[in-house]
Amino acid sequence: MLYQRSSALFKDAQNYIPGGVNSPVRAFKSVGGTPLFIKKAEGAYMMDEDDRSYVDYINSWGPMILGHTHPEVLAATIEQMKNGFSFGTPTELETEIARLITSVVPGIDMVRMVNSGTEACMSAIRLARGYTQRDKIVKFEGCYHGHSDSFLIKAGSGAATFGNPNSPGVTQGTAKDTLLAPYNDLEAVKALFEQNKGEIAAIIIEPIAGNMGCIVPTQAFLQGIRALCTENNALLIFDEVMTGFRQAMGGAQEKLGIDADIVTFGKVIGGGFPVGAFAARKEIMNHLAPLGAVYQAGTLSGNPIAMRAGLTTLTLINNDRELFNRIESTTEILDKAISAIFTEKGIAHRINRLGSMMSVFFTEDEVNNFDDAAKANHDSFNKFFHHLLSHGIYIAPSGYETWFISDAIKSLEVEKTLEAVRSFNL
Ligand code: HOZ
Repeated sequence: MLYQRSSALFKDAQNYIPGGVNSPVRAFKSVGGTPLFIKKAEGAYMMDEDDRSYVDYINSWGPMILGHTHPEVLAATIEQMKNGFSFGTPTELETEIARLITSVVPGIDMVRMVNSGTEACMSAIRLARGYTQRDKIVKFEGCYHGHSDSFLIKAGSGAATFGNPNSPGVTQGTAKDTLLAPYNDLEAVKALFEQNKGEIAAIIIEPIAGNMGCIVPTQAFLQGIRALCTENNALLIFDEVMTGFRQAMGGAQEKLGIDADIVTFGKVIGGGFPVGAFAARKEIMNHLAPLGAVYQAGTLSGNPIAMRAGLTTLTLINNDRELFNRIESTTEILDKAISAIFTEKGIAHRINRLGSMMSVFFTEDEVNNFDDAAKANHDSFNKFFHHLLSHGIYIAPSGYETWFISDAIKSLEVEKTLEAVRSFNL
């Protein structure tokens, strides 16, 4: 049996952990079968408890842009650990990483480190509400900004995968302040501003969506929401948890040439450790405690080991000016080759891609928003997922997620992947 030890471990885990997992999409519930229990990873590969190895296209859902266990990040982190694990005090390291982040990300003067992307987005909207003295936010159907209450309304990622886009437990009071529009639909956003004059604090958006599969924004849409925010004195929040330090050093802002007012980060910023951050210009960040009245705090925020891993990763990326082109070109090769194979086989498909993020949808139609993504054939996706898995290729176990290509994936891994795709039939 292929996944014998993973199956036994999963069975045991379910006795003590809800669903056997600490984050729902990992449970393979929508694709069926047994989640892989991983014991180690290096470079482009992860190895499961049954000693099978996989080319990894999840990369811890984005953070491992350099591949797993990068030697320099590993060495720096081990060295840092020798000085202690957590102090709950300021450290010089925090200023160093903040200096680097503010120097490469457009439009920000200051950054506050937190422990996850969820925390970053949750704090960003609190800051936006405090700054504008307004309550309402606009979010897009299928975008996922972490699991805090305001965002679990028509949410993407696991919430969409399991058919619970509106989570029980979110009060009506909270839900009424979250206004919804379809992604890429500027007219719908204009209508919301007209219907809620002077009440909208911010628009929050994944500037390149990755939680309903990868969805690429039109330039007119992003420019339009930027203009609407400016005209209405609302803030534009870019959730760059997936795109930050992946699409470019300056994230989607730099890649797409659109300025946000507040930017949130996660994933790559921590180099594989639990780190998130939110950032803005001084005038906005000055509203944050202890300077201002908007409260936000965290015992492990700015943890030295996580900061060292993050700083080392960001420095490596920043010093390698070809990195983004390399991973983008690997992604383009995969996209074009998979598409050619499917076309030859007569398999209806759409591959959405921007930079080093991409998704395969089984549909003839364009996929520009959540409804389009939902209409794609998810049974076909599930078959594709299991076919790849059994051939040693690990993609996210849901048609509502994105592939994250790492710099460790080279032509050998691409060829292995294409070989697996060639033997796939619906
Ligand atoms: N929310 C993540 C996917 N968009 C899943 C994280 C995980 O399960 O580790």
